[in-house]
Parts: sequence; structure tokens; C-alpha cells
Amino acid sequence: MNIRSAEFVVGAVGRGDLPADGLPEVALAGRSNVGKSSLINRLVQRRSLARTSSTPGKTQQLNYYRVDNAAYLVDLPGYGFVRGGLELRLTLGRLVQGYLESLTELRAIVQLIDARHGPTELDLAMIAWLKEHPKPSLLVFTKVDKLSRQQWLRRQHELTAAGTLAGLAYLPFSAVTGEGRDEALEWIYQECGVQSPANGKS
Ligand SMILES: Nc1nc2c(ncn2[C@@H]2O[C@H](COP(=O)(O)OP(=O)(O)OP(=O)(O)O)[C@@H](O)[C@H]2O)c(=O)[nH]1
Ligand SMILES: [Mg+2]
Repeated sequence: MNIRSAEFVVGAVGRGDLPADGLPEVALAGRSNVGKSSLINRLVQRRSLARTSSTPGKTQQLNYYRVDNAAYLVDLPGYGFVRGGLELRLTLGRLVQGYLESLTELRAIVQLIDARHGPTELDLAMIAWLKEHPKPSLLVFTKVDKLSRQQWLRRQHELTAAGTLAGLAYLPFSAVTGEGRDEALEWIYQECGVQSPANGKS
């Protein structure tokens, strides 16, 4: 499944910066360093369209990436760690919450969770919020390349037993190997009502 075009459009820090062209949007949420920017790069098959870093808190705006001139992937600032201290963190929290709850073109939310560590308290709060939220959501477990198959199965079992995954779509993902890439992209395209190139012309 190939992407024909992908470009960074805007790093929004306030409502006035949001694109007004009406294209559908899918937001990527998750704690800092979970792999949101890496997932975007893998989805669009570009090594460094979205800036990644081993320093958490790199993404501090709503970063809009337009894909195939058909939809936006919105890279949200990671929660749980923001350089610049509490005040900035609160401001970002408001920006992100305001965005997620406002009547934007937001069609769906992809929530990323580090497959190695399982959900943090903030992840669980976010999952609870997603279950209440009327928009479709997908849980993506990142960095599965760092787990053995056995470990991933065990993690899945734990989460299922705890009821965490109940009623939610989820998949394992690796930005390194590309596992889960096609499935994630297909899910996103479907929620945006975009016909995927794999299914013919669009
Ligand atoms: N092994 C492995 N490493 C990954 C994967 N995805 C991301 N990483 C690494 O994890 C670190 C953080 O990745 P980012 O994509 O920058 O994370 P982010 O969620 O965008 O972080 P913030 O912008 O700070 O919120 C980087 O060092 C990546 O190389 C993956 O699937 N496998
Ligand atoms: Mg990032």
C-alpha cells in the first residue's frame, strides 16, 4: 500500500493555526517517546518527515501531516513529559484536550502504547476517555520488535484479562520492521473515508 504524497503542513500552537481545508483528520496520542513521530514516518514511508528523538517531549505542537492530499495525520504532543515545565504542560494539555473535544474534522484517534511496559496510569486514563468518546479509536502497541512473540502474547493476555482491551480495536506495531503498518494505514483510511490506493484508483 503506497502513499503518493506526504507533507508537513503546520505546527499548530493555537486554534487559529488549524488547517481550514476540511480534510478529515486522525490524531495520534500517547505518552512522550512512545513512537508517534516514528509511526507517522513508517506509515508514509519516509525516514524523517516527522522529527523523532530519543529525548522525550520533542513534539510540542499539533503537527499536521497531509497524506495523499486526502487526510491529515495529527501528531499530538506526548503527554507525561514536556520540557519547559508545568505551565507549558498545562497549556499543551488544554490545547490537546480542546482539540480532541472540539468540532474539528477529527474522525478518529489512534492511541499509542509502548508494548514493552503496558499502559501507564495516564494511558489508562486516556483509554477510559476513549471508551467514553464517540469517535472511533485504535490502540497501537508500539516497539513490538523489542518483544519476543511470547512476551507479546503474554502482554496481550494480561491486558485482555484486565479488561483493558474490551471493545477496542488494537494491533501490534513496529516502526523498525514495519509490522502493523498496512493494517494501521488501512484503518486510518477507512475512518477517513479515503479509498486506499491498494483498492484501485482514488
Ligand atoms: N525499537 C523501536 N524503537 C522505536 C520504535 N518507534 C520509535 N522508536 C524509538 O523511540 C524513540 C522515540 O520515538 P519518537 O517517534 O520520537 O516518539 P514520540 O512519541 O514522537 O515522542 P515525543 O515527540 O517526544 O512525544 C526514538 O528513539 C525512536 O527511534 C519502534 O517501533 N521500535
Ligand atoms: Mg514526536
